[in-house]
Amino acid sequence: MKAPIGVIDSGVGGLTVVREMIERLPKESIIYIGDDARCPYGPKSPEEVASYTVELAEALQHLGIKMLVIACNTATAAALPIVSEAFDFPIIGVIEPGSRAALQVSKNEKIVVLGTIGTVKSEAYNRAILRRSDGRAEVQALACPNFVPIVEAGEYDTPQAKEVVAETLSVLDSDTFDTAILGCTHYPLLEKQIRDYFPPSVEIISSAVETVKDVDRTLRAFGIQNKESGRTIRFYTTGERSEFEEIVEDWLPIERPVVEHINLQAVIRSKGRTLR
Ligand code: I24
Ligand code: DGL
Repeated sequence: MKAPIGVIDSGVGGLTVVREMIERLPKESIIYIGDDARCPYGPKSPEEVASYTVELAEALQHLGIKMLVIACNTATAAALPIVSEAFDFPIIGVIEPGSRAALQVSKNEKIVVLGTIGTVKSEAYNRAILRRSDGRAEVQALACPNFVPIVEAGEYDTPQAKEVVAETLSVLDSDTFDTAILGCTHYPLLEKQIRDYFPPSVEIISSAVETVKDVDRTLRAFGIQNKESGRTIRFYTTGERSEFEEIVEDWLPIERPVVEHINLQAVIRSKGRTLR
C-alpha cells in the first residue's frame, strides 16, 4: 500500500523517530506534523494534550495516511487510548516499545523512566511496564522539566547541560535500578550527559529504534507495506516553516526537504478533499 505513514509530535522532537524510519523503512512514505505553535506539551494538562493529539490525527486522516505513529511521549501518555478508539487506521505510540525494550535488557526489572511532567504524572510507563512484567517490575519515574529547554537552546553538549543533568538526576539512587528509559523525544540528545552521570552498569533505552521495529511489524501484520518505488517524505508545522526546515536539514539525511506550514482546522474542515 502506497499511502504514507503519519507521524505526529508536539514539535521537532519526533524527528528522532523519523530518522530511524528513514533508515529502517526505506520504501515507506512519511507525512510528519509538528505542533510547534503549541509546543511544549510536557507541562500542559492531559485533557489539553489529548485534544491537540486528536486534532493532529484528524488532519492526517484528511491527508490520507495508512497508519499513525504518535512520536511524542507526552501525547502517547495522554491520548493513545483515546486516539486508538477514534480512528480506523492502526496507531502506535512510543511508550509500549520503550517499556518492552527496557524489560528485555534489565536484569533485575528495576527501571527508572525520565520524562516530562505530563508523562510522569500520567504513570503510563509505570502501567505499561508492570503489565508486561506481570507486576514484578519496580518502576520509578522522574520528571526532568529542564531538559527540553536545554536541547531547544542548542546547548545539549555544554558544561551547563552536564550540570543540569547531574542536578536533576541527583535525587535518584543508582543502586535502585539497572535500566533508564529516555521517555521524551528530546532526551537522546542528552544521552552522553546522562550516560556519563550514571554508573556504567545502568543500561539506557531510547525508544525511537524500538518504535520503528513496531511500525515494521504492524505494517506486515496488516499487509500494508509499500512495495512500489519512489517514496516521499513531507513535513508540516503549525509554527514557523523556515525554523522547522533548518532543524530538518540539520537532523535528517534529506537534501531538499519539503516543509510547509499547516492550518489544522482548515485541513479538517475541507471535507473529503485531500490537500495533495
Ligand atoms: N532542537 C529542538 N527544538 C528546537 C533545537 C531547537 N532549536 C535548536 N535546536 N527548537 O528539539 C524548538 C522551537 N522551534 C522548532 C522549529 O519551529 C519553530 C520552533 C530537538 C530536535 C531533535 C531532532 C538544536 C538542534 C538542531 C538540530 C538538530 C538537533 C537539535 F538545531 F537538538
Ligand atoms: N515531544 C515531547 C515528549 O516526547 C517533548 C517536548 C514537549 O514537551 O512537547 O514528551
